[in-house]
Amino acid sequence: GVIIFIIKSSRDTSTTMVFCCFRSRSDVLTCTPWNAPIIWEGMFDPDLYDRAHNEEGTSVALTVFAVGRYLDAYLKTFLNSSERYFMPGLPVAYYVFTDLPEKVLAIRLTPQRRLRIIKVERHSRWQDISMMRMKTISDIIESEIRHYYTHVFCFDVDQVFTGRFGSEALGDSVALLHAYYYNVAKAFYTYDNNPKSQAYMENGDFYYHAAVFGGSWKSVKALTDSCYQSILVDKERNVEALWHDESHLNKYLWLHKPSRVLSPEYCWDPIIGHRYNIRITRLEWAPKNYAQLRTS
Ligand code: 2GW
Ligand code: MN
Repeated sequence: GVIIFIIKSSRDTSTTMVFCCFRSRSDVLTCTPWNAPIIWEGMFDPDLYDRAHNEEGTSVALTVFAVGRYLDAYLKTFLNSSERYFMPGLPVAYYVFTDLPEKVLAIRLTPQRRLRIIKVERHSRWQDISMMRMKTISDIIESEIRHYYTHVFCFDVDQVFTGRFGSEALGDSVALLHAYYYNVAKAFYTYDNNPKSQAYMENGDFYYHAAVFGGSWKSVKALTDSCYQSILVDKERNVEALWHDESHLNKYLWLHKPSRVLSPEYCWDPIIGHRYNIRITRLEWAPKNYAQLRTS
């Protein structure tokens, strides 16, 4: 009961994308209307992907921000868990952005992995800490990542890897289905609803989560540039999108469809509880104490 598709897509920088579709996942949507795969457990052979990406010389830069209290609260568990589960077998560079570089504790890296710690300013508004990541990511791709790494993945820090998050997640432009919206009607999606904002949209395909996005360095550069430009226009007009960078990300991905979509296995909130179609969780939201984290 196994159907194997070999897809050679001109939009994907990597040469051959091997996509195995097991009949077992008739319970979920495995393909977008524009024919991008939606990745679920049971649909792929991890070894085939790893082999293909090794042969292609794929390498991955991961960006993560740990500013202010988020450093002590989350960074260590994030990095230790990513050492175990993120892109096993591929060269990985972590780009950690923090206002407190001296406080980043040494972690034991496995071979072929490196850690870069880069100092950033701490914006006084948390909305800006979150939104301005777009600018910082674009800058580091331009100055560094594009010379050394084929792909980039950008993560929130308040999460923990709990299962393989491997090369099956790589593609030219990769977006994640938000755990709270993957199985609800579009009417519930929380797109920006203010026509004055650049992020305003009435229709969309999915509600994507900004906690994880990625792709080839070129398409992540284009995405972060565009979102940052939209954020600047909004600032000039004194408006702020409903969910900040996430609203701009959703607008961008509506206009530029991702070539690969990750199921909520790739960023699950355990508070939701058991869902029959979530067979494995690969990354989980870490518990948040807003009272402690969000007061300055
Ligand atoms: C953020 C909000 C309130 C107080 C502090 C912060 C904060 C965020 C901070 O003090 N330091 C910091 O490094 N951050 C970084 O921004 C960190 O990497 C964090 O994971 C990221 C996004 O903030 P977070 O995780 O608190 O926001 P969520 O989990 O509500 O995220 C969704 O919505 C955000 C926009 O409101 C972003 O789009 C985010 O990507 C989404 O997952
Ligand atoms: Mn978060």
